Amino acid sequence: ETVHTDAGQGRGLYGGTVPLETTRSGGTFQLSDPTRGNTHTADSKNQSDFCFLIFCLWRAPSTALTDADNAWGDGTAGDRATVAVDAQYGTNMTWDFFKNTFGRNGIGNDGKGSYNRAHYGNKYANAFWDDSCFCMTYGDGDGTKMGPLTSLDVAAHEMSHGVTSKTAKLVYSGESGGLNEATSDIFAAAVEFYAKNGTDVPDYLVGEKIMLPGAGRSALRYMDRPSRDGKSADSWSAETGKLDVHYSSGVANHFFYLLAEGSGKKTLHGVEYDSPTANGSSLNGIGIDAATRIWYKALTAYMTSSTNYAGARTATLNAANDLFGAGSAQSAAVAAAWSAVNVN
Ligand code: ASN
Ligand code: ZN
Repeated sequence: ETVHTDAGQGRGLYGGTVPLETTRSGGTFQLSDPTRGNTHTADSKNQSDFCFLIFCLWRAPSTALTDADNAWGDGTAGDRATVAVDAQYGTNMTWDFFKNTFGRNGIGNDGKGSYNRAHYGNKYANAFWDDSCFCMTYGDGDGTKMGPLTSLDVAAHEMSHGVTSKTAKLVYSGESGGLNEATSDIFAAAVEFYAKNGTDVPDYLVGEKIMLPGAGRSALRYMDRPSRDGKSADSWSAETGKLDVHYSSGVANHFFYLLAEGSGKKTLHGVEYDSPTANGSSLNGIGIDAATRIWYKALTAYMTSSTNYAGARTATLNAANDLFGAGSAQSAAVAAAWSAVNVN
């Protein structure tokens, strides 16, 4: 049977009205995108996998959603398709960002799409990328601290774990684990900026849209001053590698913010940032686009599985020298931003 690509439209819980490429087979539409490696999104119907390590007796549903009129999600409470629209849109923007910015053809750079499982589990307050299925899983959150985890930055964060595991393969513990996590937060900010996210300025909060009042805080992580979350490191110390990777990431998140935006106070789209430096220096930013290009080049050309913070300084300096020239303002800014987070 002939299958056609159609232009659909979706209303996401977080993403608002977004364009979607869908598949038509006869009179039925599927939330599956042939223009981006056949990425599809499923409703896992709040079921969970039942697995022993990699041997699974049961997997939550993962077949693409179908629809009669190609209008996905009406935006009303209780419409489960809105969360699926966000997931599919998150895949689209992440795919487009890597392709149009770096010429990367999908997460694995092989043209292959991933798939999404939305509404996974019972009050499941997490989302994760899985290399073995090349797929994303999104919980609905617990409903008091966290809503569904399908915001664009969370989607981009998780899928970027797939990019890291296809490139530098940073081991997910110790300092390399912090760099792995930071890579995902950095590309989350970059994808939001690529998609504009309703504004034309960057956003350096991670997960701000999924937080509910019960969380008592405005975001999962803060790149301007990571310690705003109460746990993350603002700058490097000999103890950094002992932290959970979601907290040791703070050093590189802070580096990236300082590199892009500079130090001190700044308000971007109504969000107030105040980024300190560990050495008392005062920095000017080179902008998020240049900072993102430096990080991607460092990740894909210079970092390895065991890269630590000292190695990340060298890797990003090499990348900046390649992209902008040794002795460039961008290379000097990389050195200054690392020094400002005590990576010397
Ligand atoms: N949401 C988590 C993360 O991306 C999942 C995990 O534990 N890796 O960091
Ligand atoms: Zn992560």
